[in-house]
Amino acid sequence: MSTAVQEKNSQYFIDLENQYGAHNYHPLPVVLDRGEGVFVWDVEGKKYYDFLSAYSAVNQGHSHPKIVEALVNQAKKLALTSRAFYNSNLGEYEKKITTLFGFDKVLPMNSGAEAVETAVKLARKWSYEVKGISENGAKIIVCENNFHGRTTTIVSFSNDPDANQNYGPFTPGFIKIPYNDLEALEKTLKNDAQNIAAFLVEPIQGEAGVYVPNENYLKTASELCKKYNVLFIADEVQTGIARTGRLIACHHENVQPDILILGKALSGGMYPVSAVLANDEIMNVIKPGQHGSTFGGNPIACAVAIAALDVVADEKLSERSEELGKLFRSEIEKLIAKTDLITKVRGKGLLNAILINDSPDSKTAWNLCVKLKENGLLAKPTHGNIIRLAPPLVISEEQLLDCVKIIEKTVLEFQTS
Ligand code: IF1
Repeated sequence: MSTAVQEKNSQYFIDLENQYGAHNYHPLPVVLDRGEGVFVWDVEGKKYYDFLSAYSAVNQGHSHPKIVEALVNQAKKLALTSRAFYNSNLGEYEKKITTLFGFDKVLPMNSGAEAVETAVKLARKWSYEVKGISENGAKIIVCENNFHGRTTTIVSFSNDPDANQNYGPFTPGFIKIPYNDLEALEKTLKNDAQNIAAFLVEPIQGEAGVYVPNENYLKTASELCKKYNVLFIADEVQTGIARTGRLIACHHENVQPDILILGKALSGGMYPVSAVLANDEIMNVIKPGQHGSTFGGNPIACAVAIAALDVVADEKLSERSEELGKLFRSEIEKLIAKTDLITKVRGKGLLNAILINDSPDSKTAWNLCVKLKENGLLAKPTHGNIIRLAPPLVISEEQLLDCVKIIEKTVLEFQTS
């Protein structure tokens, strides 16, 4: 008896993921099979503009040939040594990244959350051993509606029930203040600076909905931290690596954080690479055996990150992001004048979002993303009625304007439906 051969179409792959994978995501109904530059293709061969860029990890474009070459060549040579030994890639990479971002030292990790955890440990240890806070008394100020990753300690200071409900007991030692509120920051510092190790902040709140703080928020916040001997920690996992029109978003205000956290596009989306950068006075509190990771600083990660950073410089991705971001927002502003469906566009560089004129509990943003998909552009709502729009930074002006046309067509068709 002949058994029907299952066609490996999108539904086949969706069913497999639903059957055998944890349901910790609710993906848009599209099955991606190939990526190149700003484009991805589904298993049926349909082509899309990628306007999510794997949450700003693919700033250099999908499968950038220079990064792929670095990955493949290193993988053939030496993949992993552990840090029990030196290796011939790590020092070169460490010199490059510390010179590029302006710090004495880097501690290499893998995921963004691991880098955030490392920064929390580093700030606490510095506060006990250098600032002189009594042990286990250190507090770290964070912002409401933050997103810094999904480990138990990090979700301990989230106020999003989806992020932390039933994951307790939570790690103590965090003080939440409103984002973009310098008065709240100064009041908290004045009240308790002697017990505060650091202020951890996203230069733009990505997950919350691409909230850009007021001009000089970062500058003034970093000055307040200096005044009270509190470390200013910038989580640039999502805003870093040219995404907002500068190498890191802090550079829009000429701010040099005490601790800089990088991830995602540090590898161009090719491999999990993250990093924590700081000067010796802070970084040297960590002694041999006091922190680490099996894969942290592995030869492949170093080779890939070197290539990914070279692409940012060679292809002037910061400048491109700055210019095309301004063009994108001005084009979307013209669309807003023609429709009631979108009420606002905001962002910096090519990290932008649009607000949909419906309640955050409505399916409108999701349904619009499904229509955008049908019209060849992939994007996904962040929270409720906010759609993040963040293409790879290698997008050309012509391609960007083509995407504006797709967004306009979809929005104008959608509101009449
Ligand atoms: C998911 C969000 C974005 C981050 C910042 C640290 C991390 C992230 C500012 C942790 C990670 C990712 C995680 C991913 C979706 C995505 C995301 F929606 F979750 F919040 F981009 F906005 N700091 N963000 O944005 O880095 O450990 O993931 O490497 O968890 O669904 P990671």
